[in-house]
Amino acid sequence: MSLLAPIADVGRHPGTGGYRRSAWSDADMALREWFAGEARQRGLVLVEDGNGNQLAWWGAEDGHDALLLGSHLDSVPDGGAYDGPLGVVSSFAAVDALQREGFRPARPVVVANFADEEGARFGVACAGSRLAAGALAPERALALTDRDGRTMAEVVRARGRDPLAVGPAEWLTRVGTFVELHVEQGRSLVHDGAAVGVASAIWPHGRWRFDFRGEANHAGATPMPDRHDPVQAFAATVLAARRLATAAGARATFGRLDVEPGGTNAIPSRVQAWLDSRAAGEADLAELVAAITAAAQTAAEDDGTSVEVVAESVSPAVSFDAGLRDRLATLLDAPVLPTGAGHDAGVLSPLLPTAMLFVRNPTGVSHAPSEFADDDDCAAGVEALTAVVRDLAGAS
Ligand code: HGY
Ligand code: MN
Ligand code: MN
Repeated sequence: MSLLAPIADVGRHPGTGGYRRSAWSDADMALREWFAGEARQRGLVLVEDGNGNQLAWWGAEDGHDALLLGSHLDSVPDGGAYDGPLGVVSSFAAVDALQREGFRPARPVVVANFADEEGARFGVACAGSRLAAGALAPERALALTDRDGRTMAEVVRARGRDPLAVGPAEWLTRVGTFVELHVEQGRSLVHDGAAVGVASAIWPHGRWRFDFRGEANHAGATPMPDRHDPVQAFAATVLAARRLATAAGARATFGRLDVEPGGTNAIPSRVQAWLDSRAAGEADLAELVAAITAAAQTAAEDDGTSVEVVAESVSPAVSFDAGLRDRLATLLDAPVLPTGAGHDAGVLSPLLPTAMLFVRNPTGVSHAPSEFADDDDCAAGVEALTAVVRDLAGAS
């Protein structure tokens, strides 16, 4: 907690108490500075790749078979204090504990701050790790726009970074294992009575933009039967999404919405709405999104409006490396649990053995200001991560 204290006010909204730390914002830049300072204090060598991922190397920064730790520092709009930062500070705390005991890692140990994990600004989740892994084309990423219409290319250039450097990262080929610690975003560990758990899998999930178009007109002078109001089809789609996702045991959320032009006394011309959907299996997810899309189309046709659906980022199911998962679960005597939340560890899992440790979250709330974990559980997370590094980077 003392490691989180210096960043407790960075990007925190005074009204909501939530964190607004979108990628490359002033808050994110301050967090990057803080990360660099923490790396320096520990004698770690700081490297930033062309995608803005920060890496603090304990051991040669051109070394091989590195053990990667860390998480991300950016947040969703009004996010909590733990989603991301807990993994970063726990990694530094594990390094501290090991340096104190004179541990000499047999392989480089690297603490990462992955850029733009939440995708809150440009719409694509885990942009930093996807770019590094070659799972997101640089041209596509650089052309993504934020709510002000600024491209990622403009934004990174304004922050002194070179858009031409964006793309697959060589350092990743020198990583042998990634272990990401994260606050749990659910209450499985509460039910298990355990402070720390090990991840088994991530549900497939994705984001789709629904673009409803209608005809702007006067709110008073246009009779109801004559309207082509895109809000109507949007509303029908939201209700269908809840019904369909509930029936499928899946998830569907419209958490972001733009209504244009946004006048109280005008029928809107356009509604853009973003669907976040997740399901236990890839086929279930595809079927659910197809059904929601069909409901949107039917509703739009009924009103003489239209809808177009574009996938913005889709992540397949992840099963974490079974050998590593079992090794960590045995080492820590910890329960194994799946999650509906996405992570950089999921993005990197097709490339190298990855694992995740979860720290108990008493309410299960996440992506909200009330997200919380007890200090004792956070300390247990650090102890667990320290034991993992001792195990995976100890002399063989
Ligand atoms: O949205 C997610 O699943 C994650 O927390 N980035
Ligand atoms: Mn998150
Ligand atoms: Mn996270």
